[in-house]
Amino acid sequence: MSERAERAIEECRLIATMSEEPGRTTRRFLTAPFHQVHHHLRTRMQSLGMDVLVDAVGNLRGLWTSSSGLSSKRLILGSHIDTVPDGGPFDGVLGVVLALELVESAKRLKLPIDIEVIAFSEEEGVRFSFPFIGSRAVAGRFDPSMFALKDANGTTIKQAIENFGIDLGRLEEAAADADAVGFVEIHIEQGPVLEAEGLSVAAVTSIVGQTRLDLRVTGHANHAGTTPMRLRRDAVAASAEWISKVEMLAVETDGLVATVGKMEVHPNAGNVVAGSVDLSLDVRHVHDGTRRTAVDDLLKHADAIATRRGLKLEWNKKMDEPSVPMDERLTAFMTDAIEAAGFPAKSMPSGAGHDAMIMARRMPTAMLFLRTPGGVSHHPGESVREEDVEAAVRVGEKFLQRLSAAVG
Ligand code: HGY
Ligand code: MN
Ligand code: MN
Repeated sequence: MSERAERAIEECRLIATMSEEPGRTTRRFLTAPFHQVHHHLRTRMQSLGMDVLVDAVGNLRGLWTSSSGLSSKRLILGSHIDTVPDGGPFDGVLGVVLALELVESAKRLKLPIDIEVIAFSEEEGVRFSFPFIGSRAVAGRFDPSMFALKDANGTTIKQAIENFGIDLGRLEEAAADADAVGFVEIHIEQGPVLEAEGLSVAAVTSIVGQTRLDLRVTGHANHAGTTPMRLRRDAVAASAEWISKVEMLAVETDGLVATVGKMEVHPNAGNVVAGSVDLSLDVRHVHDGTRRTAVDDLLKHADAIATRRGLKLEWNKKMDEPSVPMDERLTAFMTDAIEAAGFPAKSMPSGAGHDAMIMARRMPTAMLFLRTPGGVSHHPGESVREEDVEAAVRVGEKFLQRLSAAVG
């Protein structure tokens, strides 16, 4: 029985109740429950003696300054606190909660390293169909033209930030200290690999590339009883034809995953031929070339289907991130730390996207994965084992000791 693992799990389950919807965990970028989560984490950070602020895009940031008296360098730890709709309690939040456990360890071990913990405000891309708002700002890659993007209610990112009570004029100050020694993210694997191999943790070698698009197919709404089949310009039928292509291409291409996870039908009535459909597309592959070719092929298919059926197709690329290797040196520290904590030195690529893929372009970055029971994530049934959470803290401590010795 590990007290700190138990505490971390309880924290995540408590934060999961801070939600836009009762009984489900839905926490999109800067919605009302963010105030609760910030209050909760701020209190914990302050009790650890950290200086806390909320930056221009709503990232909550706590800085613990080493009291070792030795010259210290800054390490950044963290993950995201937004969730997908009806998400799980551990995706993202666990990485923030464990970062705070590690601050506690660093204090106890009197390590000569400063630690900044960041609870990133936006990673999933749910509210604005635009992911990584939090880490883009910290990595100095947030383009202010993005402030104009709108959510489903027509609220812009700029308004969402202002409504939350943040001064967004200080965007440049959100960029991380360029001298930081690196960024480390602890996250659940969200897949079945560690469970199948009977392992608690793994170091991440790379994060797969990812493309996300929004598409709109526009036909013509009409009466479902009176419009002959050959005269229809049915946006749902066209979308369905294309979605089958998406699935088929992914099934036939080794290692490719392609998902249409969102579909909004207008006017969305059973007795109306659909006038338009808004769709999402998410495509991932370890090789950037394969991913880009797949996206091009799928757009050509969409074009051909729309033309043949007399519909209009529009699309907008929201994300096109290359596959990102993790930093070799930090990852070697992580693998050593895994062994030193008494576990097999497992390493593996990540099929999910993470703030680490954005941070890696700014500074040396590493990740630690924890086993995900049943490989279940982006689902309320998402869980962790207490022994794996304890393993992650032990590995994290060994990592901090190695890193401090190397840079302190
Ligand atoms: O979509 C992803 O891979 C991540 O969970 N945001
Ligand atoms: Mn997620
Ligand atoms: Mn996540």
